Amino acid sequence: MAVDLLLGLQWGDEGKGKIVDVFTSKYDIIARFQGGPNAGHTLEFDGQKHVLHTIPSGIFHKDTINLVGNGVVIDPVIFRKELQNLDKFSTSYKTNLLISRKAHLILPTHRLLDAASEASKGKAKIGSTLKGIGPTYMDKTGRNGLRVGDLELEGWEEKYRSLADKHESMIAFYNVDLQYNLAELEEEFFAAVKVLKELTFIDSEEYLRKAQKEGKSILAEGAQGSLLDIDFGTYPFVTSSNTTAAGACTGLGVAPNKIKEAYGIFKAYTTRVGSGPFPTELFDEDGETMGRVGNEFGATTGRPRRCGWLDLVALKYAVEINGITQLIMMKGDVLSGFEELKVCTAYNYKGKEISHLPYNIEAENVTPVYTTVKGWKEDLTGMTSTSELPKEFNDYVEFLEKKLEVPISVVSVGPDRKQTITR
Ligand code: 2SA
Ligand code: MG
Repeated sequence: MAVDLLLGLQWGDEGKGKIVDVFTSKYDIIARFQGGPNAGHTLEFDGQKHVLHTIPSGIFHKDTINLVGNGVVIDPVIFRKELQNLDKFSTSYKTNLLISRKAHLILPTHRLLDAASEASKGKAKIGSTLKGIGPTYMDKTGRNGLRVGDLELEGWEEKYRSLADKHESMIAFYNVDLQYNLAELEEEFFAAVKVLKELTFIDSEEYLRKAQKEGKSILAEGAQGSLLDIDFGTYPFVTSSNTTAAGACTGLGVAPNKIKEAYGIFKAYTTRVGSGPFPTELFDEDGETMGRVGNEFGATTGRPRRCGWLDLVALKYAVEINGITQLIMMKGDVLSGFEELKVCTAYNYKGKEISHLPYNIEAENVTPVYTTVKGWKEDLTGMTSTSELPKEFNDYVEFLEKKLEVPISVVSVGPDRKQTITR
């Protein structure tokens, strides 16, 4: 059986959590392949909101296996809190949550290094979530990391100590004012590791291969968005993993020829949290309205997200890099009430009109070229079929489909599972 992918096509927060949750009933296994507790995947059902960070978004479905793949980085402390939050609900994480032995661990000193690195950059900071993501992936590629599987072996504590000691000298090197009590952080870390060890660690690539042979269906769940990809995003203002389709192959051990559908998810407008270029960013009332109506705050850090019009140049780039086969448009309901909508269809780059994402998209080089389309007034949140949706909304969707050359098969008109329309 093939593997399907679900990826964010912008700068994250497209609504991946909600859609994975909606799609879960179609799949036997939901597998996260990259990122870590920097992610904030929000799900809403039965009038309740749930935010997941490391745990895959299929966890609220009892019969679904949820796998944390080798490409993910895990902070035992945050993981433990996520598990505690799940205790209130009838989930079966003791049996249906599996963790790859090859996933790397985020140490308390990785978090401190993240903070020290950001503080040392001043205004040029990345705007990281301060979860230790960058330093952990640095240790992974630097071949120094501590992995989940190490926790099953003798002597992992010594490995931990020497890595943490090295980190402390690196923190000192940054020479920034950082107050911390490592002993306290470590106490919390070791207690959380104990809890983590109660879960099931597996050789996940082997598990997935076997599952495919048995005809099980698998959905690979991405975190963050394509424009935050370490290779193809707006570097250096990116995260430290491959958020694009290729990341699912390395982050799960799935062969490229086993991938079938690549679902690409995007918001009807654009948001970004953290620093870095954002050509269609709005600093006016329209941007303020999107943020307010869309409740645009970081699901992990609570930071207000920057808002702007839909950027089709960037979106098309993401569609192509990922080989997207079907699109899912989120938060169309947030745009209700705008007289007109703008869509960026090209960039004015150093005096020339271009339709691709240039190497350097700093604000001073790039001015968006907009196409204006008609807005709609109707509240979409109670609508359940395409025929109910206003003509202007359907026109907007068709306009985007034409430009992106990929069908938009699902539109979401609110945060709840039920507010999802298949076209
Ligand atoms: P990091 O922490 O090293 O990965 O940060 C590097 C950049 O990646 C951005 N980033 C994100 N952008 C959007 N959403 C993310 N998850 C949370 C959410 C973020 C939050 O769902 O809202 O709560 O603030 C996420 N994770 C990382 C980050 O802003 C940096 O620009
Ligand atoms: Mg999010």
